[in-house]
Amino acid sequence: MPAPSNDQLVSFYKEMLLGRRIEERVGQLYVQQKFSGFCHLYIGQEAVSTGCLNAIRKGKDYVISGYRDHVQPLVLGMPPRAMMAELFGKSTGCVRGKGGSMHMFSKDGRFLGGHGIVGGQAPLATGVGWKIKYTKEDLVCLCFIGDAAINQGQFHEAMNMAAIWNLPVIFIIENNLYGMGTAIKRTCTLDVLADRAKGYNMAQAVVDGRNVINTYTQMTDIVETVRKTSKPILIEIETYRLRGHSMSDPQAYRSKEDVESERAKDCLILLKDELLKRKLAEESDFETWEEEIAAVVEDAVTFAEESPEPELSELWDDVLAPEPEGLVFNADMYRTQAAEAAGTSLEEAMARR
Ligand SMILES: Cc1ncc(C[n+]2csc(CCOP(=O)(O)OP(=O)(O)O)c2C)c(N)n1
Ligand SMILES: [Mg+2]
Repeated sequence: MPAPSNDQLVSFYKEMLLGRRIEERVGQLYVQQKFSGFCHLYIGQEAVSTGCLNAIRKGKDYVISGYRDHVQPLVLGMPPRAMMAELFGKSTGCVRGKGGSMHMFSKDGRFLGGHGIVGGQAPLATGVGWKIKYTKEDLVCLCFIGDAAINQGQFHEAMNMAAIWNLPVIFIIENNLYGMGTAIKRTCTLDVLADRAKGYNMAQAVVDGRNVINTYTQMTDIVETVRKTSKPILIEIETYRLRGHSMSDPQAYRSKEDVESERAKDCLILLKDELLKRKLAEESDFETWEEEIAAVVEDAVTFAEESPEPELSELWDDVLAPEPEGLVFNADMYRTQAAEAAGTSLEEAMARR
């Protein structure tokens, strides 16, 4: 199993620290109503994205995820400015301000979103796996999915197809123990969620996602096996979200003590201890990194605040795919029809009141 080098460990820490600090700032900005819409923070789960996404060929292998998606594209190289501007709905955002918090996307990072429908990314990942196999590429697709999402019907179909067609998809359940305010114990009879793989005769593994060193090491082996064999696998990564489900979560379903005891196992603290133990860093290094990262975060916020709104004329851009050449198909017609349909439904709804 390939352990991370000393340099990698330091860069893992800085990467996780950026994810943590940028999201703490995002939380503040949301409370200050600097932007609106949904906002699901990843705080506590950073070792999962750093451990998994450093195990792939960044920018070549595909990654797809749910709505808790601010940090993964950053690990894949998306500039913090593009992420922050997207939250603010600005034209400089990664999808020109049309996606917002739940729909980050990075073409260069091959990050295919950012999906708000729980479990919706699973069939897409199977489709990507099919494309990789069809075009005989030497690639894999990583699909991050929540623990509650595995009870969604489409997850079953996606797993089944990936298994029967031997597709190079790595399904990763980020088990943070809750789906909104419901503990996974109340919605799933399995003690080990990865056991779902047995129903598809699929390989499975459980990973301690609080420990980035373990996560990276195990995932590196898994990724290379899937690349070689083109057989899917279901991974359960144990983690914990230290903040609420979204910004409007009173968290009545868990006690303060539970959260406090999890803080002691915080992935950032564990890695900091390891860096100190291995003498790879001193306290002064951590202070320097904090300062460097604070500057990056503030630069992203200023950039987002000062960026322009998208033009109203761009409203329909990128909604429909460009017309393939030679096809008699008029996108404008569909735009008009969609606008008319929305108008008609609105009128009908008003008439019913
Ligand atoms: C199909 C569908 N059903 C319900 C919802 C509402 N919903 C949003 S998040 C969520 C919980 C999902 O929890 P989990 O999959 O564990 O992911 P986590 O939020 O813990 O990352 C639910 C039920 C939705 N967005 N889509
Ligand atoms: Mg969950």
